[in-house]
Amino acid sequence: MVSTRVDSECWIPPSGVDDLYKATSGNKFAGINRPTAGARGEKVLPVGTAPVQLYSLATPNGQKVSILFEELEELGCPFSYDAHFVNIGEGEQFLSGFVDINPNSKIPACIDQEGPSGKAVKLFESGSICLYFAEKYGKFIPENLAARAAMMNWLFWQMGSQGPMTGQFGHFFVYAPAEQKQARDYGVARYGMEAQRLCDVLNRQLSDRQFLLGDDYSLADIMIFPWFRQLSHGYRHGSGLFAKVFLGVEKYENALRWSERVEARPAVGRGLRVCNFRESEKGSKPWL
Ligand SMILES: N[C@@H](CCC(=O)N[C@@H](CS)C(=O)NCC(=O)O)C(=O)O
Repeated sequence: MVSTRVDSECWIPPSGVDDLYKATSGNKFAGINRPTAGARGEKVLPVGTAPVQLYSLATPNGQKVSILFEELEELGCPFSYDAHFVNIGEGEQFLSGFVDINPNSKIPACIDQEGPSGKAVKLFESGSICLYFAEKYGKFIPENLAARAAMMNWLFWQMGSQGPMTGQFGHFFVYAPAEQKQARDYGVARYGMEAQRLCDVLNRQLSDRQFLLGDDYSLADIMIFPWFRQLSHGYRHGSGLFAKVFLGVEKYENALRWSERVEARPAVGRGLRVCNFRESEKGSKPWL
């Protein structure tokens, strides 16, 4: 059994967690969280004319879905969607219309109004949304069981490891309360190391392949690309330091080449921009 030091030099938990929550309440990002689920207010979601309604934001989790949607449209599938902004900084994910689709209050969420037997299907979790539409149209997903299993390995790796760990790194590197220096050091070290290790996993897989599964671009590439890009082009600390430099992302040469290959696809370029606040005055699909 591992023994834990408990003395005056050590961190000792208060009797309950609420005191610790209070210490984060002034922080824009930490302060939005509460230990309970459910709607915090009423708001009916907007609904457009397309069969599929997407409620999202251009974060890596949102981009996985919008890239797939743009790819399906580009292939000429009988598919179209309306995209609606959800301002997570303002807490719109906690309003009743959104919670009715996603009880977990996170973007992306989606409704397919033309589901099986013409019934609407509510969808949440980016991986579940992507798999539903890839299966519905039989695209970006191998038919062969073994190849499909190989793809699932990567999809679950993305959802269980790459996304959450990279996201926690980003939280401690960019968003956590500025004055909590020791907590940030530890969080950045723990998740930074894991983010690097996951990049190394990806880099090794891509050492002799064009795409994650070989020669064919698949849902695995669509879902893994946005989170790698968040490290290579995204997270930037207020001091100006980019995660790319801080974590030494240049060394993942195979992954960087793959990432450029994926990003060169026109549908990917558009999918990255869906529900992008920086271009919000032009609408949720700013190229239109
Ligand atoms: N596992 C979920 C994660 C979704 C997620 O974390 N979304 C973030 C934005 S990237 C969000 O909505 N955050 C708002 C909040 O935490 O309140 C998925 O892949 O869909």
